[in-house]
Amino acid sequence: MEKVTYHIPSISCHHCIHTIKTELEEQEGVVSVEGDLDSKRVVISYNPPATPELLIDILKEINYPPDL
Ligand SMILES: [Cu+2]
Repeated sequence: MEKVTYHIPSISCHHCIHTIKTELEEQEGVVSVEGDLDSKRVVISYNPPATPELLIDILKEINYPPDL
């Protein structure tokens, strides 16, 4: 299992984290999504076929682009 952490500046409340979690968990291979409101960071654990590129694409699509 792989793990990535992204800083997402547009996170502003718990609803944002909930949305991100729901959308990412629809991607096959995503195991867990943990968000922290104070640091605006999201930790994603995943297996193939999920890839960082796919995760970033999803985040951009839902208007939560990560700081890269
Ligand atoms: Cu919000």
